[in-house]
Amino acid sequence: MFGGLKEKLQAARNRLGSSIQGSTTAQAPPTAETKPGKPPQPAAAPKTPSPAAPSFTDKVKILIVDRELVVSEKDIAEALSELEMTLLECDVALQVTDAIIASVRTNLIGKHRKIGSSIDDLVVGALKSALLEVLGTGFDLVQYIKTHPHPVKILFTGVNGTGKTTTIAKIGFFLKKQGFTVVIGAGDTYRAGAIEQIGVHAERIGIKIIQHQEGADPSAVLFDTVQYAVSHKIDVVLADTAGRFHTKSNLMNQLEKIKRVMKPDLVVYVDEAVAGNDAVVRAAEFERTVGADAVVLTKADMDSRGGAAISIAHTIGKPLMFLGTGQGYDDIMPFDPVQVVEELLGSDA
Ligand SMILES: Nc1nc2c(ncn2[C@@H]2O[C@H](COP(=O)(O)OP(=O)(O)OP(=O)(O)O)[C@@H](O)[C@H]2O)c(=O)[nH]1
Ligand SMILES: [Mg+2]
Repeated sequence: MFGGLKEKLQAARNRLGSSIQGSTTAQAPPTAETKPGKPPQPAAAPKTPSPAAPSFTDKVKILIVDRELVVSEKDIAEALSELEMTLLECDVALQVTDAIIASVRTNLIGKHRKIGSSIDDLVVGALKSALLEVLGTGFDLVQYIKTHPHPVKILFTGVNGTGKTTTIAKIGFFLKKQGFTVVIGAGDTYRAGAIEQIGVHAERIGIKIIQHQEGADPSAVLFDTVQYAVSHKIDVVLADTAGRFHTKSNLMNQLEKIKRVMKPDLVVYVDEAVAGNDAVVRAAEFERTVGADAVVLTKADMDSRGGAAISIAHTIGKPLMFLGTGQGYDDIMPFDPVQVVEELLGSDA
């Protein structure tokens, strides 16, 4: 997952580190005497110093410079513009790239740092906090369900073929394992075979499904699903819908009607990580027209660039809830920003 981005961020980490190291070396060439933790010992100076050895005053000067590092814009300008290119190449949205670069710059420039703590720690700290700022907080669905009246009604929406139906099955399976009761509403009455498809998933994971005939009004199916959940004291309703583009006004009106009728607690926008910036642009359109409370990005297992995962929450202002990581029912992981940043920057970060 995100292997290409990970590799490039590692390179950026090394590049920033060596730029800062280079500027430090220019200020104060490292000598045995100037290594942190080894202050010069004037009393122990050799009785007959060689002509090349620095004087005591020189040693103190070097020590002061060497003990504190002040990073300047010019030290890292080139490395930052390389990082900018790297992020854009990985399909990180422009505004998110700008935010990351600005944050890394603020975290590095003009700060007095002890060299004793490693330059790599300094760089990794700056990259980490920049990424965490744009990734947001994630969305703890289990906690949400525990703290809201039941049934919690969740409507899934998004463009065609991104993985909505598979995601509903995965989330149903995940919630069942967490001890919740779940019912699925087969709200895609539009695409041929959609009702059978979700019916097969529901049977395999042992979850009740409510379905009508193909071509039926999806609002009616999902209304019935909510009624079933209320009368059977079910914890969670997962509502499937047909794939649609925000430009198809008839399908968007249908979605509005679904929302009016089933009154979802959460609208979840599903798109695929592999779509990169397209996914981010579409998510922004859906958020503007339908509204979304959270996002699921599927097919992260096939995505090397990671741009959508980095960009989507910051761009649309809604949290990323899950990443889909394969075709099996267990192939879903709650989005944990700290874990993703650690994955991206390496386990030693
Ligand atoms: N590799 C991988 N494939 C996935 C993932 N999620 C879904 N898929 C596959 O993507 C394809 C489309 O999935 P669906 O769940 O039918 O997508 P949909 O959004 O419901 O499609 P429509 O109902 O036609 O709009 C299927 O072959 C899924 O197995 C994932 O996280 N990783
Ligand atoms: Mg579907």
